[in-house]
Amino acid sequence: MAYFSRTPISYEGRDSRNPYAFKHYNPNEVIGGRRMGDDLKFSVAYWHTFTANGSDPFGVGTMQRGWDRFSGMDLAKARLEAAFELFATLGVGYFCFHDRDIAPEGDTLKETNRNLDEIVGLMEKNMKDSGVKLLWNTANMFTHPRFVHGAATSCNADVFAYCAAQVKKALETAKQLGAQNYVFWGGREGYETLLNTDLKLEQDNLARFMHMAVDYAREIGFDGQFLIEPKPKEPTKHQYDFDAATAMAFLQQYGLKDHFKLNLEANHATLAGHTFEHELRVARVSGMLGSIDANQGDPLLGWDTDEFPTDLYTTTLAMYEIILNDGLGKGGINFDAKVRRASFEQDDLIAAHVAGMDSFAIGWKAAAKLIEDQVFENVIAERYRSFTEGIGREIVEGKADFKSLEAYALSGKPIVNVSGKQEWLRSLLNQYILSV
Ligand code: XLS
Ligand code: NI
Ligand code: NI
Repeated sequence: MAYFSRTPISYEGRDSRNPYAFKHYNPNEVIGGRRMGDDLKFSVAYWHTFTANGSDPFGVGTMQRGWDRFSGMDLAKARLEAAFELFATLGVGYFCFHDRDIAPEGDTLKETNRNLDEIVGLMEKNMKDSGVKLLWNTANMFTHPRFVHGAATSCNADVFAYCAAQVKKALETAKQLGAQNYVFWGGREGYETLLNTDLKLEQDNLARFMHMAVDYAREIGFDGQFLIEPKPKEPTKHQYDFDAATAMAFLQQYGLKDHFKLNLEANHATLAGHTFEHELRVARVSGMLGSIDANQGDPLLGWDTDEFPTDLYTTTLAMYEIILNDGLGKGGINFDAKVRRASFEQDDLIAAHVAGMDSFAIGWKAAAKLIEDQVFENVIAERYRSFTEGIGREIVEGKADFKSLEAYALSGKPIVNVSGKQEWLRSLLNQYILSV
């Protein structure tokens, strides 16, 4: 190993205090007929782990990685080598990247594509040798100054065309590498002020762009799942894919719903004023839950801090939705998470992923047990029992109307409500988490 010196991380069980060992992630464990490893398809995010350097708006990078002694294409190759070493060390089966994470931009789009081709070729070989798969790729249409007014929603048609060329190439990459999914995250697809914005044209153009992507994927035989990753703001003030409900309405309105699912990110949910489990539930009940970006925000901060997920309530309730969804299909659990600026040692990358994987393993165990015992299902069934008989049944079967319901209400039957028992339910949840 050239970049990481640790031996592959192994499972040492719940009493281990070794930061470089799993205490809960044990892929072969089975609960309620489900195998942990099948539900926990972990993925490493290339951008946070191999290209980020800890810089923030106030200060330069704090991280000196082993591969940073190179530059240009040599750096891209060194990162690739480091990436596959880390995947092997962690035992993670998937990864994700933006086109510009893996290869540098050249002076022209042609040169940029040539750089990309060379790295993608090497990547393909590494994937074959290691068995590691591409969960998804995407196009970075937010960093370069050309995207200052947006990408597919730019006021400048030349930018729209450039983006089309970029996503065309990204879909060819996806096809070549057998990506399971292709993601659209619209960091610059939104607006800053209505005073200079044609909101209708921008949204129509975004839909046109996505239809072109769907058509081209079909043309080249790319059969991965298309995903939209909602986020309410940052970098743009008003982003068009605000949250799960907004993204689904957009897909519905423009006839794209059959071609897309959602990639939901925990920190984006909280920025939208939702819990992560809310976003997952909204998508799940509409058959639109595709994949997740696993991270967490800081409740005291109003931006996308992309921390590694360690909050067990969230991992448990997220896994609860994922298990009820019968897994994520082609999707997975991508650690769109970065180590803190002060966690600048290379081994922190390993410890952080181990912490995230273990937190999701704990969540999986607690959720699988909750579902096996039908804890909340029984409570919910009882709570809505009035809709399974009598007048409630007539309502859900479409046999009631305002007149029949008025007659029922006028009959004078007293309304009796019972407690929602929320505090007791929370303590039950605690018991399940504590007993993993
Ligand atoms: C940024 C997004 C981004 C997407 C991929 O907030 O989470 O990282 O996951 O473009
Ligand atoms: Ni993300
Ligand atoms: Ni994010």
